[in-house]
Amino acid sequence: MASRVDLANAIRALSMDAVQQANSGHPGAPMGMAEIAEVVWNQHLRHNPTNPDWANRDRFVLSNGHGSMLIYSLLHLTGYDLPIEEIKQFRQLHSQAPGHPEYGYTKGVETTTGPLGQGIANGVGFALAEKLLANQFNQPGHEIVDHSTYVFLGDGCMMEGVSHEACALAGTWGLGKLTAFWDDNGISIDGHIEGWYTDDTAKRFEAYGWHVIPNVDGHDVDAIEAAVQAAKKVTDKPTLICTKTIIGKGSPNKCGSHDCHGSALGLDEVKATREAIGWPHEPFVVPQEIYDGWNAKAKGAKLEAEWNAKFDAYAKAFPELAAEFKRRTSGQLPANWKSYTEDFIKQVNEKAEGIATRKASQNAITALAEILPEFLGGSADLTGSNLTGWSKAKHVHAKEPGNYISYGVREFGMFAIMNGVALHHGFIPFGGTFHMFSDYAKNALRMAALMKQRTIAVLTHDSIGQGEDGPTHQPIENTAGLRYIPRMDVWRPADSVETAISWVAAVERTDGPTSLVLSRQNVAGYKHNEADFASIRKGGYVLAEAEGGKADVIIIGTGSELDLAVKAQGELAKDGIKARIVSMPSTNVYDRQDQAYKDSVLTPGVKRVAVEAGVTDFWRKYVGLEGAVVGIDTFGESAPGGVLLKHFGFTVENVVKTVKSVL
Ligand SMILES: Cc1ncc(C[n+]2csc(CCOP(=O)(O)OP(=O)(O)O)c2C)c(N)n1
Ligand SMILES: [Mg+2]
Repeated sequence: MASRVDLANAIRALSMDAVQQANSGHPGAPMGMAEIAEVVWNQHLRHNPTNPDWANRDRFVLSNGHGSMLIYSLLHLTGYDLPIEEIKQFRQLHSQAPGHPEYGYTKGVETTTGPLGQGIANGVGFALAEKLLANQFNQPGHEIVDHSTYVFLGDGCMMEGVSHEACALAGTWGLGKLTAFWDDNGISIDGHIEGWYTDDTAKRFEAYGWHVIPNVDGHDVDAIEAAVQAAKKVTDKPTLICTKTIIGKGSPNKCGSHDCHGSALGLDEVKATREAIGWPHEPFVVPQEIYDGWNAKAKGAKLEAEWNAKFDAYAKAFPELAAEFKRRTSGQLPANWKSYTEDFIKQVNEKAEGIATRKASQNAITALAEILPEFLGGSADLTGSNLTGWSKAKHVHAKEPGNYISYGVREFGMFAIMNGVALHHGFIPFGGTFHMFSDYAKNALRMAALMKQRTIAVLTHDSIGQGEDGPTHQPIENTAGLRYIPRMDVWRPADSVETAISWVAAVERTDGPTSLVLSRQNVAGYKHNEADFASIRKGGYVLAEAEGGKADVIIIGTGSELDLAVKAQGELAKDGIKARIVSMPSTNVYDRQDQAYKDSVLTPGVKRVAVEAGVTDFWRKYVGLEGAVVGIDTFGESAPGGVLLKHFGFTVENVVKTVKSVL
């Protein structure tokens, strides 16, 4: 039988050899965390390599994602579908072992990590989702949702502010099934960390309300085991296990130094390491007995079979709940979704209220929440401004799970946690903040897009129209910036109908996040032709055709500025200029339509003017160099919104003047 030393050394060997072969990568962290990984994966992690999607599996997050060879070694050794050929192709094009762990590329990777600090925040999201789902579905004697989340994180994650935001909330929420292992190796890229990281990390986490186990020797499997046992005993607090490790342990000349953080050890040092750790095998060769020591397939199949039996008993006792659990965790929408939302949109259209789109958004949330128990709403301390709350929402507290979260003033933490919630399955998370502060959270929004996750950002106060708060609070480039994120759908609806439709589209999306960019101020309320509903879903459509059908010019408007375009149409008509009005709530969605449809909206050869209270460059793509944009390329000012819009040229007169200038 393989010894535990050999089991850990298999991680070391695979990691250093794969990095050496690629001549790129990070051997230090995997070699330093090998014993911790062995204890967690061999003794504790409840998973089934044959079915990485088993609903009640424990979740594992490698927040220090640069140590990707650690997770690839673990997946390979325990029997996931990650053959040694893929490990040999580490970091090469189309390998299932990419540079950093990428969700969707490698079976068993629960979340994409590498942007430091976000993995632990995702882990908080996983643990939160578990707790809330358990509360909604478990019944006495039927604990069908019962799993843990394990996170490895390094000094880099600790230094990143987002770890503070997320870990503070984990303490507040009392996420007892979250266990994090801090790889306390005293090294980051620039060297020994004394010059830039002197926090008392144990005290910091104690202050958050975590259960902290300090000073564990990260190379002593018994000490690690004892710490995990202690963590399991504390069920009302997350646990941080502070493990002292030596980066690159096993490498005689490079261990303990930043030299082994992010580059291959070199052939001589790889050889010396083989000798030092007693690993005589060729690169990528793992003896069968070591594979046998790691293989978790039989154990995993048994765990899943036991759970299946449990679930069957649950389904017998609570057939409706069981069906609902399956629906929720597979991401399906309720059976009445289509008819319900169609009716809702019709009702909104009938009212055609001239309200702020943030208010229209709240109306949509309220209506959709009636049939979406999977909604997990929230705001970064702006519930009353973002209008993300609804009357029946129930706040999440440590001892009182619900479906609405006050995240506090933590935009980045909120969206990173939401990514974990979405990846867990069972919920559709949405979170609000002022659009301006989407920048604080931008990388988490990007990660949602990269991982194709259904998260919804409710970004209100979307332009200088927000008014008195002034330039610090007035988005200028933000909407364009979000539109540039691949796979992010940005909607900037112009009225209550477009807002309702954008919410429906966001919820129906299965391959990425949506940002809803919403006004603080009231906007016009249009009564739409019902045939338009399908066109609105296309992201851009003809709201008002030019008289007689043949347009001299096309005016494109979005959001609160669409009405300027509509009014300009009438003014221009007085001078015999026929303008077509195009509403373009989502350029991203419009861009995906077929050419014939796009041409029917923006007819080639017809001059165009775009009107949006944001940067003008973005619109050049649609208006060309011969067109014009009524936009804003400077910071705003502090004044009432209406005054500012006028001051910066968002008037019917200016739109008319601009149109005439291009004809
Ligand atoms: C947000 C972010 N900033 C910077 C980096 C680049 N980077 C990768 S690893 C690393 C140092 C991490 O130090 P630590 O977590 O202690 O890892 P160790 O060297 O101990 O493996 C940095 C700065 C990153 N991946 N993510
Ligand atoms: Mg470190």
